[in-house]
Amino acid sequence: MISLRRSLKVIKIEYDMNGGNEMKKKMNIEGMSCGHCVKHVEEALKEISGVAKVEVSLEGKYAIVELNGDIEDFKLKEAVEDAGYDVTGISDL
Ligand SMILES: [Cu+2]
Repeated sequence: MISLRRSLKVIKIEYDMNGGNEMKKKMNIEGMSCGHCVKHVEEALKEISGVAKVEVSLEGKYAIVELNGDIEDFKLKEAVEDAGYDVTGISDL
């Protein structure tokens, strides 16, 4: 476990040093109950310009969002909330 954590940290640091403007965020989302909810959230996020990729986990209650540019958290939050779900947190990955 510890070594896995360490290697993840190394990967993250290398990623940061690449200096690209690509980044990933994890959004914690409440209120998704089925595959349709997953699709709604996915589509809401993909509509935002600058969002390159979206992965939504129903069981994990989160979305992983890959960004091409700098998108403010509130825009991501707004899109998901407008679709009818609650965003309880956003963190950089
Ligand atoms: Cu649903």
